[in-house]
Amino acid sequence: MFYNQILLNNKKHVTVRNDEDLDRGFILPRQVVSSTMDLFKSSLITGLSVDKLTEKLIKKFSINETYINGSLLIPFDAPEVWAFGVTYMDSMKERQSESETPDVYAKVYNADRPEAFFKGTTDRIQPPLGDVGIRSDSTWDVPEPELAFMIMNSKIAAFTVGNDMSSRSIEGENPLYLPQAKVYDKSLSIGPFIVPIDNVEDPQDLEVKMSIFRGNNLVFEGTTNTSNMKRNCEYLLDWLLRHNSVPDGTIVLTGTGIIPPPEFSLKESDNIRIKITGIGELVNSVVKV
Ligand code: DO4
Ligand code: MG
Repeated sequence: MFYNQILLNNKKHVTVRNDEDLDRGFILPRQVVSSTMDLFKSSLITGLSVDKLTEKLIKKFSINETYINGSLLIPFDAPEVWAFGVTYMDSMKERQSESETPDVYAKVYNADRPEAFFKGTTDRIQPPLGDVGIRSDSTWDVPEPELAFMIMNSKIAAFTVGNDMSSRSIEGENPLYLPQAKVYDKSLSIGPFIVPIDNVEDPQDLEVKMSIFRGNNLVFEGTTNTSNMKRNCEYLLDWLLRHNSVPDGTIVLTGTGIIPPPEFSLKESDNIRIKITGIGELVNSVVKV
């Protein structure tokens, strides 16, 4: 099942759907489940899968399926968000071509130790359908469509779709500027759903597609598959947790395999659609920050 959080009558509610395309689903009782974090933690405590626990709640409280039309919140209140980079060959090649110091990208792609960086905290995450930012001091900007996983009890508990907004001009000038290329206002979005790991047959075989529209025109479209990742999610998890404790609910972006061509840069009002099969479609529009 697919879980998210919506604002209804000024209050956060957890909703669940049987299908990602459905506008119908179940709104879980706030007095019992106040957030998706709450639900995943209860699943851990009870030993029941998130779906089983939800089915029990639906039955116990006789909740009927209904149209869901509140405004979308982030699907999960991740206290921290981390990201990995250069996990796909295409990401390595593109970064080499944008950079004045290309060696570092080949080195990290070929090394055992992956590239990990801190991307944000809860209040830095933009909701689905929310705005994502391009920096006013940047001249070359792209979205990065990435499979993201959520960690609970040091294990992968769920997946979502992530957008790791990036300034290629700032990173290209000097890799030491990476934090500024990656972390700024509205530089991160996730959603629309959080999908428990039990519902994802093989996270290393998911199609990722990104389309960018300018007005009614499709100005970029690209696809990849998570099978093209050099380092799989478990490998990334293992490295992230080495000598680095992260809080339950931390979300991890796993790197991009889709990079628009060098002549492409995002513009204000562009509409970005990132779809990962079986996980959901994340839609954002672009603003200058
Ligand atoms: O080295 C820069 C970051 C790379 C990245 O974010 C990615 O490959 O997704
Ligand atoms: Mg990235």
